[in-house]
Amino acid sequence: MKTHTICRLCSACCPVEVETEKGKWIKATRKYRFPDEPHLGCPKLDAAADIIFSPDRLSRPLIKKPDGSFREASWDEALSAVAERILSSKRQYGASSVCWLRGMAADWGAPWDYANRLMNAFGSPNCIGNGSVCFVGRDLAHTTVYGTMTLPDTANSSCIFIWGKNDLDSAPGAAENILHARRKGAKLIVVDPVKTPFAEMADIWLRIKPAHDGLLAMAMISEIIAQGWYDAAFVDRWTAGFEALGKTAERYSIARVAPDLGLAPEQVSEAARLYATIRPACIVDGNGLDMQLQSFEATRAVAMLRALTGNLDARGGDILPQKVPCRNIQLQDRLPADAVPITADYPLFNRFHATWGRQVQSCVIDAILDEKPYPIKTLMIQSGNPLVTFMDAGRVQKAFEKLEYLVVIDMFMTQTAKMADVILPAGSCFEHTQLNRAFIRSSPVRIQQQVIPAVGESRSNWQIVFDLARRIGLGQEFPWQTAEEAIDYQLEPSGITCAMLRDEPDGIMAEPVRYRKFEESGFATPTGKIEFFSESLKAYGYDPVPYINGPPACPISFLDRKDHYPLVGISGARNNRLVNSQFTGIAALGQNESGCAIDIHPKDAEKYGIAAGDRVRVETPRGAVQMKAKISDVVGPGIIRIAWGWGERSADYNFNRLTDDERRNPVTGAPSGRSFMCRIEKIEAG
Ligand SMILES: Nc1nc2c(c(=O)[nH]1)N[C@H]1C(S)=C(S)[C@@H](COP(=O)(O)OP(=O)(O)OC[C@H]3O[C@@H](n4cnc5c(=O)[nH]c(N)nc54)[C@H](O)[C@@H]3O)O[C@H]1N2
Ligand SMILES: Nc1nc2c(c(=O)[nH]1)N[C@H]1C(S)=C(S)[C@@H](COP(=O)(O)OP(=O)(O)OC[C@H]3O[C@@H](n4cnc5c(=O)[nH]c(N)nc54)[C@H](O)[C@@H]3O)O[C@H]1N2
Ligand code: SF4
Ligand SMILES: [Mo]
Repeated sequence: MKTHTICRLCSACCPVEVETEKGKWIKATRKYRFPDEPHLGCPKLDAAADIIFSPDRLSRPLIKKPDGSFREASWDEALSAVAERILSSKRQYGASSVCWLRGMAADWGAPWDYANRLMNAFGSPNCIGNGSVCFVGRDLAHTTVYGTMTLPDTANSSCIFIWGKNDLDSAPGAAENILHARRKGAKLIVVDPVKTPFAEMADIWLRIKPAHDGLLAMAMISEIIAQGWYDAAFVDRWTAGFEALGKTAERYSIARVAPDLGLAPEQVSEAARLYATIRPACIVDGNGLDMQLQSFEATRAVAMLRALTGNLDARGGDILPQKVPCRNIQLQDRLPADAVPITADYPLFNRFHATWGRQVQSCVIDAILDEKPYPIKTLMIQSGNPLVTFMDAGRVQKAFEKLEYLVVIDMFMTQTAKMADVILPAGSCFEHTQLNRAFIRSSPVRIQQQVIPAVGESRSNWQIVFDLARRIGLGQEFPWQTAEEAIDYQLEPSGITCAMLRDEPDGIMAEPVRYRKFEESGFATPTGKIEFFSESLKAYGYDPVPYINGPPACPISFLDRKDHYPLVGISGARNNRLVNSQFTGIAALGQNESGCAIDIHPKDAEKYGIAAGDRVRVETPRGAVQMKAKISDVVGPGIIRIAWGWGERSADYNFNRLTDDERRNPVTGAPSGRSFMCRIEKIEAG
C-alpha cells in the first residue's frame, strides 16, 4: 500500500510516499516537483526505518527512582504522576510556575496549538517555543516590513539571491527548485562565509565576514537607491519611510562598508545591480541570519531589498503566503489578563503573530536559574534536546539540576531526557496523523498521516497532550477522541476535512493562486504599506530604521575579549545525515562520525601547527570542545567552522559548550549560536 504523507524527520517537511505492507514499513520516497530532472537524495529518509525501529527507541514511560536510575511504568501511572505534579505546582507556586518548552521536531504541527491550548486553559502564559534561534525571529523581521513572512518562488525566478541558507543540506526540495531555475538560466548570488556548493556555482559569491549581514544589506540598499535601480513607482505607491531609509542607508555606502566586511566594493555593487535589475528576482534567507546578535536588524534590512525592487508577490519573486483559513484553537482568551510570561522583555515578539505565541527559549533558563521574573519549578519539554541545542550548555545543565520537576516527551533517551523525573515515549512523524504547520501557512494544505502503527507503547504527541489535559481537569477543552476530529475542528473555516485531504495526494488549494494580493487589501502593517520606517518599533524603543543609530558595537560574542580569543568560530552548513542533535546514534547516519570535524584554513593551520586529522581543542570563555581538524579553504583565514549537531554523541563534541546566552538581540532574544571569538590548540597528533 502506498500512502502520501509529509516527512517530519526534519523541518524541511517534504511530501513523501510511503510504501507499507500489512502495516509493515517497506520504504519511503520523496516526491519530486520536477520528475525529469536529477534528484537530491536524503540519507535520513533512506534510513527512516533504522530511526523508527531503532533498538534505542523509548517504548514505555519511565519514572526516575530515588537512586537516579529509571524504572518502567504504565501510561496511567506516569501521566497521573505528571498531572499530580502540575496541579501541586499550581497550588504551591501558581500556574505560571509550570512551563511547557517545545523544540523543533513536532512544532510545525498541531502539537504547538495543542500545547498552547493546554497551558492557556491551565492558566500559565509559559508555553515557549524555540523560534528565537530558528526562523520565527526572521518571521517577525519580515512581518514588521510587509505584514507577513514571504516565500521565495525560486523555481520561477530569473535571479536568486541566497542569503545564509544552504538548502542542499537542509531542504532538498527547496534546493531542487533553485537548481531547476539555474538550469533555465537564472542568475545566482550567494552571501555566505562558507564555500558551500551553491557558493561555488554562483555568479557572485559574497564571502561575508560572519554576522555582518545587516551592514551588507544596508550597503546594497544605499547603492540601489543611489543608482536609481529601485522600482520608483512601486516604492511611491506602496511604501512608507523611504526617505528615512535613504538617509540612513547613505551612511553605509559600499565604499565605506565593504572593506570591513572583507568584500571587494565592485563585487558588492555588481551583486546589487544584478539583483535589482533582473526581474523577477527573489531572496532566499536562512538560518545563517538567525542565531546572530543582529539577526532582527539584518533580516529586516534584507526584507527591505525585496520591497525596494518591487519583487513582492510577483511570480518568481517573494510571495505573500495564501494562508489556509483555520480556527485559532489556542484559547488565548482563557489566560488571566494579568498573567506575565517569562518572555515579558520581548513584548513585540510575544504578540506579533496570532499563533506563534512566545518564542524566546533562553528565558526558560533565566527563569529557572535567576528566578526572573519569577521561578519556573516544573518544566515539560516536548521534542527538544536543550542540553545540546540551547546556547551555553553549561548554564542549561545548571538550570535543569535546579528544577524541581522535569518531564521529557521524546522518542529517545537524550542527554536532556536523562535528567528528567518522568519520560513519556513519543511516536515518530510516521506514527501519527497531524496538521502540519508548513502546509497551513500557505495553500495547498496537505495532511501528515499515520502510515504505521505506534512502535512499542509510544504515543502520539496529540494523544499525550489530550490525555494529560483530561487528568488536570481540562477534559472539556479537549473533547476529541481522534486526531482527525481535532484537525477537522481546526480546519472547519476552510471547508476542508481530513477525509478530503486523504484523497488528494498533492493537497488542496484553499483558493486559487493569486499574485499582487496587496493591491486588494494592502499590507498587514499598521500603515497598510510596506514600512521602511516603523512607528511600532519606535514605540517599543527599538530602531525604527535598521542601523539608524549607528552600526552595531559588538556583532559577535566575546569580541571584547579578542586578545585572548583571536579566531571567529562559526557553525556553518548542516550535515545532511543529522538533524540538530538527532541521529548520531543511528548506524547509517552518525555512528562513523563522518563530518564531526573542525574546518581550519591552511594559513591558520600553519600558524597554529595543526595538521589534518590532529585532535584540536577549541575554547571560548564559556567552555571547550574537542574534534579532529580538517584543513580546507571552505572557510577563510581567521575563521574556523565547528561541526554542528554532535553533542548528543559526546559532551566533547557539544558545540553549545562554546556559545554565549548572555547577550541577545533585544527584539527577538536571539543569542549568537553562530559566531563567537575563540581560540584553538592542538592536543594530539592525528
Ligand atoms: N550552536 C547552534 N545551536 C543551535 C543550532 C545551530 O545551528 N548551532 N540550531 C538551532 C536551531 S535552528 C534549532 S531549530 C534548534 C533545535 O533544537 P531541538 O529542537 O532541541 O533539536 P533536535 O535535536 O532536533 O531535538 C528534537 C528532539 O525531538 C525528538 N523528536 C523527534 N520527533 C518527535 C516527535 O514527533 N515528538 C516528540 N515528542 N519528540 C520528537 C528527537 O528525538 C529529539 O530529541 O537548535 C538550535 N541550536
Ligand atoms: N540535514 C539537516 N537538515 C536540517 C536541519 C539539520 O540539522 N540537518 N535542521 C533544520 C532546521 S531546525 C533548520 S532551522 C534549517 C536550517 O537550514 P538553513 O537555513 O539552510 O541553515 P544552515 O544550514 O544552518 O545555515 C545556512 C548557511 O548560513 C551560513 N552562515 C553561517 N554564518 C553566516 C553568517 O554570518 N552570514 C551568512 N550570510 N551566512 C552564514 C552557513 O555557512 C550555511 O551555509 O534546516 C533544517 N533542516
Ligand atoms: S529532508 Fe529528508 S528528513 Fe528532512 S523532511 Fe525531507 S525527506 Fe524528511
Ligand atoms: Mo531550526
